[in-house]
Amino acid sequence: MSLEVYINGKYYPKADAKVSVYDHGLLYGDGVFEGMRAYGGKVFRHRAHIDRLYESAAAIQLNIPMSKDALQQAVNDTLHRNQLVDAYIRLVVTRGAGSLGLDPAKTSDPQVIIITDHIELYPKEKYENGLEIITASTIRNHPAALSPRIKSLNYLNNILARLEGKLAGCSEALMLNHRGEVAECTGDNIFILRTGRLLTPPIDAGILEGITRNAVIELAHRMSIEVAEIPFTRHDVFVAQECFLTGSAAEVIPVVKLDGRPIGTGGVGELTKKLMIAFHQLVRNDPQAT
Ligand code: PXG
Repeated sequence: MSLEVYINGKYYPKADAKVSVYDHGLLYGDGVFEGMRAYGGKVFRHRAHIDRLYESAAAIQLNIPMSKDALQQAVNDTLHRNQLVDAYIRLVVTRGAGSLGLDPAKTSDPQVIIITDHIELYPKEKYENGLEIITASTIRNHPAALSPRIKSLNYLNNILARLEGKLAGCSEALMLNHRGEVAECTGDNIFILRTGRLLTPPIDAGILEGITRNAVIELAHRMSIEVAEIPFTRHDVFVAQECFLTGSAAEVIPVVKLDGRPIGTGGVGELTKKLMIAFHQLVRNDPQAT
């Protein structure tokens, strides 16, 4: 059976799930999205993702035409309908179709789309041996231009950085912010272990407040590891003992080289290994999964 996609309360086979070419999501990137994961039939931090989607929408004055509870239910219904237990979920809300022109007032009926599909993961080898990443010359969007806190359909900033990574043979790339500090990777947050503390850039470094990032901070606290959300630079990554990335798709993944320079021993760090195990346990036993 082909997977079905939810659009505004109806289900369509994957091949027939379409929006108008006049949709401002397509014409201008005017819309918001979430990427989440289901484990054992439950969506990890479901409500946190829904909350972030509504916040992204509020930030661009886009009214999602259904309640949070109804949307959460629709996600679960779509998963059940497609008989997916471990899945990737892409929630998209576009501004909707309208006449040409930037003005959102030219649109009507936002499109609420729920795609549930099989998960595409990094190869197992990357979790065992770690990723090698480069620093992209493309910086993260200036918060006063397009706030990185908004998970909008404008991902070109990150795509350009990702292309730089790919040209260098890397599947992720580090992005700095407008101040030259470490911000995040193109689809993942970053952590380093430096002088016994876990460091991760603060939200006002111009990053997305990752839900995996927040879960890992909680796990580290439970393991009595000090975590500081403070600005740091590439220098701190070069001299760090360990480095890893977090994201819904990647989960927790080690980084062993930045710009060709080995981090720490150049192998996967011991704390990183512990956090990877703890995260795998959490996603299958989290009281916040619904
Ligand atoms: N930073 C950016 C810029 C992101 O887009 C994260 C950090 C991690 O956030 P979460 O909440 O997932 O821990 C993201 C999330 C994909 C995909 O299909 C991308 C994300 C999430 C899920 C899937 O590439 N990005």
